[in-house]
Amino acid sequence: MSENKENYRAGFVALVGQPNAGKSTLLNALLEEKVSIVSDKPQTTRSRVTGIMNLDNAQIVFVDAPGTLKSTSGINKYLQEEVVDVIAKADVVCALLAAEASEEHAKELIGTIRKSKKPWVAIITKADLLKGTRTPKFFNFLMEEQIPFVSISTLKNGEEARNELLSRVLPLLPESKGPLYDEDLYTTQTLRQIAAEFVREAAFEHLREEIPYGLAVRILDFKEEEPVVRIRCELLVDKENHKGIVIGSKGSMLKTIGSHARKEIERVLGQQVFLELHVAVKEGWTKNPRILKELGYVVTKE
Ligand SMILES: Nc1nc2c(ncn2[C@@H]2O[C@H](COP(=O)(O)OP(=O)(O)OP(=O)(O)O)[C@@H](O)[C@H]2O)c(=O)[nH]1
Ligand SMILES: [Mg+2]
Repeated sequence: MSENKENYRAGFVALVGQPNAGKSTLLNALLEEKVSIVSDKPQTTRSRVTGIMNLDNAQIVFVDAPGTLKSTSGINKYLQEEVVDVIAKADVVCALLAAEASEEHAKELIGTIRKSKKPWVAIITKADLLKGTRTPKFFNFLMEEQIPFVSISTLKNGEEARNELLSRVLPLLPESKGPLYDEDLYTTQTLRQIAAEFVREAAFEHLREEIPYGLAVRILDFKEEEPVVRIRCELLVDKENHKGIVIGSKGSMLKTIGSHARKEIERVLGQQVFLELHVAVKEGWTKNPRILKELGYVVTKE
């Protein structure tokens, strides 16, 4: 790691917003790497995901957070605490407001971020959803409060989104003698965590209604062997009657989830993968503090 760089900046930049606002999609576009899983269902991200961007004169550690929620129990309480902790540890906060969000949500999110007293920027996401001259419902609020904002569409123009965001965030980063992380790293997630997340993403893609929300993934075994990496993985469901749905008729659903996830894991590892999936039932795990902790759904205090 190089020491004492001149005119160098480094820091943590939190991506915060309502569930489904496009935080994880933006993180992936910023890094041009898939680090955080994405789905069209809200509450996909459960634990913070870091993405490290190295520039000539800066290192930005983006931190993708779960969507903001209000809840006092179970996994949703954890999701909420995780967002609060991501904001607390950030040097700069990006408030992501989806173009179709309500004024009430915009006020709530910006209120929370203002309370943190951190430097922050407002980012309107999914700008492509605004047809013609329509403006978001929270537009007047931004005007009244004189809140500067940038408007992006990560899906339509990722490069522009990246440039717009960097132009606002870079000047707010603290000065630093050098990078915070080794410049070869692009995330702090382990391969095990990445593999588990890809399995969860495939499950979010192929399962419906409440099933993805009651599903967790555990890696039981991860053998980095040549030429094939062997991964044994458990899908935990929180209701007995979900087990059959996740397995599917003659194992068809599990096969679909497995082959989808395997392709993604192989792409990241650059190696062939043998992925074995099992389904287990842990009745009510989403409300059980002991199991939540076991699964890593607890805010780590450092
Ligand atoms: N139209 C449009 N859709 C987008 C854009 N960015 C993201 N999406 C879609 O919005 C959905 C949610 O994206 P995510 O990146 O998972 O959202 P998130 O904020 O991380 O959601 P949570 O993790 O649930 O809080 C996905 O279906 C994305 O494809 C965009 O610029 N335009
Ligand atoms: Mg997300």
